Amino acid sequence: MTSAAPILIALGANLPSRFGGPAETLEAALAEVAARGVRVAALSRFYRTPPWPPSDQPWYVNAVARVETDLSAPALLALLHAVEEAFGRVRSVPNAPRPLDLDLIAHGTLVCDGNVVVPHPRLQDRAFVLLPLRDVAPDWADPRDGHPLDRLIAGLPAADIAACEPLPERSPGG
Ligand code: PH2
Ligand code: MG
Ligand code: MG
Repeated sequence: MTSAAPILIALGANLPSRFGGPAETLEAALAEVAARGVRVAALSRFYRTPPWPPSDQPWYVNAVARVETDLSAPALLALLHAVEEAFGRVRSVPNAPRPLDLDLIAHGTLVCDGNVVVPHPRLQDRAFVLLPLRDVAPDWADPRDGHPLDRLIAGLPAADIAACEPLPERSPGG
């Protein structure tokens, strides 16, 4: 899949895991995704983001990866769910705090609302997805309606954008 119609995975965490804090967990999760045969072509900066909907949950660390794989959307989603489970994710109520969340944001130009819903139905509302997405695919356009990423970001509340703070770059292995 070309970078004009990429496969995109959103990563998030707001609880510690056995790998450490959320940022360490996201790095370890991405390594696990790669170990299972999915090539990670680009990784965004990590962002510290307030929980949505607003609550007293811990803040999240969020990122987006652009990946390359021959897996279908359902097969890739199953792989992501398996990695979440391996990292201690237990499914409870929607928006519960979690040690790891791996969401399939887009799978090329596929538009599908069957068992697997892509693009992710709420991505256009989420600064914590759109800002890291811009790091890895600035020319991306939503295959549902052709809206370019810049226009989606311009449609976000300014406060949502301001609240998502890029973390300092992490040194390799550090
Ligand atoms: N994920 C959710 C619900 N709320 N808030 C932030 N900031 N980041 C997330 O990744 C997130 C969320 C459900 O998947
Ligand atoms: Mg999610
Ligand atoms: Mg999820």
